[in-house]
Amino acid sequence: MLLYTNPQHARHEGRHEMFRGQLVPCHETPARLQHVLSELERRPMGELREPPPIPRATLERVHSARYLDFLRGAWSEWIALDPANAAVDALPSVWPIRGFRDDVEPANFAARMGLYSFDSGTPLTAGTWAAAEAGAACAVAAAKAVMGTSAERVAVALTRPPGHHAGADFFGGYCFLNNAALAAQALRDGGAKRVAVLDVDYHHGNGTQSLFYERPDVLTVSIHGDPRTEYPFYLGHADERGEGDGFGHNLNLPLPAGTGFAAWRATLMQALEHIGHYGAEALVIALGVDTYEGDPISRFTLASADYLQVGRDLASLRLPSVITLEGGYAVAAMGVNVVNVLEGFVAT
Ligand code: OKP
Ligand code: ZN
Repeated sequence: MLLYTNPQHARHEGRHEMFRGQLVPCHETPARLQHVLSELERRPMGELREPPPIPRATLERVHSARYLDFLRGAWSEWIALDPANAAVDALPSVWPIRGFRDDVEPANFAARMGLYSFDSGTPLTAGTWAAAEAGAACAVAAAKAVMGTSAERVAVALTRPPGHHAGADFFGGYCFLNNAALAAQALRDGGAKRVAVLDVDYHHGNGTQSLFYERPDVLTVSIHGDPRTEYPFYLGHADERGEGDGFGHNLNLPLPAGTGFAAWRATLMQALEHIGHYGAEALVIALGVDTYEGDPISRFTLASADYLQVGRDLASLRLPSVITLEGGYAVAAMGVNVVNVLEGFVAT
């Protein structure tokens, strides 16, 4: 398998996220990916490559121009407000909810942070843009690698920050650029008539769902903790099936907190069957391993060995596949869990 790594990932190193009225250390840390890379040294799964730079036009296939402009310049604006800000992460604190306008871009920096985000758990740092942009490049390079005649069957974007919560013009849930959506769009642009995105992260992939909600050419399927109790709360219910031309092309499979591997895998089978019937020509897997029993912010109970079976099951569709790395916060187990999925996949 082809493995793309993000050489810039460690430049996104958030210090704090807002949690229960306090700033607490970030869960989404560079160590997460470092554990995956060290496990790959012990159990090599293929060549590690760095992606070529991603053209701005490719980012604009998924994200709005004004959002990209904001993200790219946000850190400079933040430190221009006060040089002392260099020692602090930028976090949003005000949002335009129902009844407020989003068509007029405010001049105020805090107001624009809120316009382009949906939570206060996602710090923007000095290296956020560089890391997110190079991560998006990994996802698109992986998509290109599985298209065409001499294509690989599977390519992996080993990157962070994750992407599946990011929408056309907003960040949140530790995500800035939607790597899975960029890969899906690149597969469409590369000639795949129908693409499926299967999101197996513990949290609903709200950004990916929103991006393709009215489109029939990209099927989005997500297995996740029931949003009645689990983040991101406001999207991810079973009755969200797509809209307009996209109706019938979104499938949410929420499961209660506490779900174990047997029930989770039965749901995965449902998802795979649905993707098979759709007639996808290529697959994007948004792979979070925060379904792990030891995850500090999630509540499913998959064991490390279960991820070998997850990899085998995902490979059983036999589609050209791109895997993007999403969540997983039990940092020490992260490497084993991710590489188990990859090992199960290549063995099938
Ligand atoms: C990102 B991904 C903890 C509250 C929850 C957001 C969780 C984002 C998960 N402070 N914070 O889907 O793994
Ligand atoms: Zn997650």
